[in-house]
Amino acid sequence: TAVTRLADYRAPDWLISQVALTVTINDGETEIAATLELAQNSADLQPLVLDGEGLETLSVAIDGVILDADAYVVTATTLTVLTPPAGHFTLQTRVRIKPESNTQLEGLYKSGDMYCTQCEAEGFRRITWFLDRPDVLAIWTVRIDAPASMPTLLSNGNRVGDRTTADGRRQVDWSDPHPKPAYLFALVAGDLVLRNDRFTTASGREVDLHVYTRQADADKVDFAIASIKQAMAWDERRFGREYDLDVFQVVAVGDFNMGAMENKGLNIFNTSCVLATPDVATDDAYERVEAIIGHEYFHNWSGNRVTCRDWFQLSLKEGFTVYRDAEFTADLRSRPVKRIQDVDFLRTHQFAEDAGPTSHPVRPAEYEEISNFYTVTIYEKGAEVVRMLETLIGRDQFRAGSDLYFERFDGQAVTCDDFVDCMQQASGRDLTQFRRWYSQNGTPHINVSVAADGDGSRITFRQQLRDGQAPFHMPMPCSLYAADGALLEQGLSWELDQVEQSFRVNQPSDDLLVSVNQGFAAPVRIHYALDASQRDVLARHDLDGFNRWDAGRQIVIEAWAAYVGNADAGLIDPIEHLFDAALAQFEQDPALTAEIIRLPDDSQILDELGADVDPVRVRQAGDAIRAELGRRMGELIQPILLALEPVKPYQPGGDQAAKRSLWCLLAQLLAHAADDSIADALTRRFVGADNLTDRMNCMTVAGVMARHNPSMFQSMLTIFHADWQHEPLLLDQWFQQQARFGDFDAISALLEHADFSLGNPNRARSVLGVFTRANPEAFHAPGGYELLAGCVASLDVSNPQIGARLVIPLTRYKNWSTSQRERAIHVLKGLDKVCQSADCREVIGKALK
Ligand code: DPP
Ligand code: ZN
Repeated sequence: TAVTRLADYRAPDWLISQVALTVTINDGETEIAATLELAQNSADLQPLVLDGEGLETLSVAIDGVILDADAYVVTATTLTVLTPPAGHFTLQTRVRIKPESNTQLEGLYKSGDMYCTQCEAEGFRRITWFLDRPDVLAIWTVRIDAPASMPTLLSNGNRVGDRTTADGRRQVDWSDPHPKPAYLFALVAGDLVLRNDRFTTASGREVDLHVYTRQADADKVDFAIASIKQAMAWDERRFGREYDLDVFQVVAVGDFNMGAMENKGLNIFNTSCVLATPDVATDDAYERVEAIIGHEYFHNWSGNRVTCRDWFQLSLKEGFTVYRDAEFTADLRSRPVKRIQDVDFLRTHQFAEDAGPTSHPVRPAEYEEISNFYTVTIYEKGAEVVRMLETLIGRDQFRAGSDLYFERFDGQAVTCDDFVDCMQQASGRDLTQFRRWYSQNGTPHINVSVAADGDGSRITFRQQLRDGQAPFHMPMPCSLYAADGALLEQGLSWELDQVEQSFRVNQPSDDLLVSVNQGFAAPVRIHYALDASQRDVLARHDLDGFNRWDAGRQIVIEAWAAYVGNADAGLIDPIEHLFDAALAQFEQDPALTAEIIRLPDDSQILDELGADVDPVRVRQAGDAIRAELGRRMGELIQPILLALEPVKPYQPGGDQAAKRSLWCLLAQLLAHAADDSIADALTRRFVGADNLTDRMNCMTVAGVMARHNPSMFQSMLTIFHADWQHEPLLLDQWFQQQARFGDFDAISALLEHADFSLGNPNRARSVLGVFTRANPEAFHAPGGYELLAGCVASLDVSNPQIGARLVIPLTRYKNWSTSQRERAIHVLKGLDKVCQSADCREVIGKALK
């Protein structure tokens, strides 16, 4: 497969200043007439090479004159005008496409009765011939011409024309005054329901807020609208950024590869990331809707007004925007809980990516298929890198750097270096070495040791680096405590920039505990050998809320990892001790209590254990620990469960959500212990629930109990299906629960279910994503890998982006036990023989290297 390299970047030979599109939609085929104003951008005149894919070319004209067939060359992916006029000219093309048979969901496609687009990263070339690269920014006008059956015709910018023709067709014109690359183009056509509202910006501009859904979802957008207003106000307050068009539009689409897309003035959302009522969204889903509405909205500045020069710079907009949405959530909800959840997510998913075959830097140097780089590294690690900048230079200077960035680069396509330059200039700090975070991959491991030094101590930090890597520059804020937890010194703003460096402190080493990397300032793995009782002191006394939680986290990880090799019940004592202390105070902060007693994802234990581990044993050890905790703590847990009875009416978020989450975690401990005493309460809670969160929580507890008593889980599934099968998002949930708790046969049966379809990304993820990531007993069972591979082979043809994503769990075999590794390699080799898409070939190829 062809590799694209950052080192080969060249400015485009041609630029496009203006685009005028006419999109004529008819059942079965859509015609696109494009008029492009081209300007020479190279010193010597070069041929014009446009990108395209799957286009039927009807005509090509220059300055109004149709070209002869020998004046241009069309291949499967290019249209070359061999001798274009020097300077400026107008190119007109007409092409035909078939959105109805577009199963890749890139470009223009059909979802139900609705036509919609997804163009990032390289989907626009599936709509018409274009310079489909982010550093070609143009001013766009769009006319959509469609049958009367599709009254809702939307594109970017402001609506400037709207009429019904004599023969009854609808024609709507859109004009976007802001220059943008093709990946931000969007179009929607259908018969949709509009919900509208308004927002007045800080400078007094009136903005219409328009949210469109299919008829059945029209009652599920109140929360999204409220979130849009919150996001608009927050970006003004926190970053001084105002909205810049007359209308901000959001459309909910049921078939969507991504979560959502920030197209200028016309954000398109996966229904799962925008619809929210108590019956279709869990507490977590509400928070996700708010965060993703924020994320896409924030892209209007960090991504749209200032965009990326090339796709290697993807984290320029994604890392910064994830940082921005995390701050938004932290300001609206609980800052400590948000930080804990984000770090936990990073450790679970990004550390695993960095340890696996698709590891890449925040700014990759090369790719085969850019769609494979919409990753937790680009997004979440990228956000951590931005956060480190803020920690290093301080919040005020970070804001000054961000203001400078938006001012200096407005309307341009720029690089990660440009962003850091602004932070450097605003702060006066030398950030040269810091930039290694963009080019060096892998999770840095930092060894921390404390040694006696005279009557004081020396604290030494050593960066373990991958071959050929130079040391990173990172913040390393620390505090010092005595062995009994008494605070000695707070707020040491240390930084690391060498392979090894040490700091002298006056406290004797045998009476010193260091709270390291406070707030998880640097996205690294710390190795600091403390025993469980020392960690327990920090878990009680650390004044840094994150590190207090993390001290408990390390106790659990170390105990669980040890238990995998030696199922000694004594190893569970420190966890019980930690949980006891947390539960004693659950009423003060139920959300934090829930975070303490939520066990880490198995992948963090696998990461801790290193090579040659059977993931099934890790899961079984975790379940044995949960069961033992449930047995030992049953008498403590029972009255707490009673105190956590549901409160009506349901409110998403806040104290209520924290209590629901805590209830679910505690009830699961009892379920693992096969404690049937909760069965009646569970049934009552499920039947009486006025919200999805409680329904799903009850099903989760019943799913755990299904091990020894499957009937309750089965009957809940039956009831849930009968009540909610008309809601696609709830059918997804129904599939997810079975994918999580079913055995291999049950999961095979799900794939045959009438409502299962690989063609809908949410449905495919609900079964395959959950089964491969959350159900190791079924995934590693005989036939498990093959089951996934069969689906991937099919997706390789129909929707390779989703195929490449779903195959990833199978590529993480490096540290599995020998027989699992051998089976995985065998299955991957088989897939490698059949897969044709660049997407799947890149991921599988890397896994087999
Ligand atoms: N839609 C994706 C996001 O917002 C890609 N830009 O992150
Ligand atoms: Zn984004």
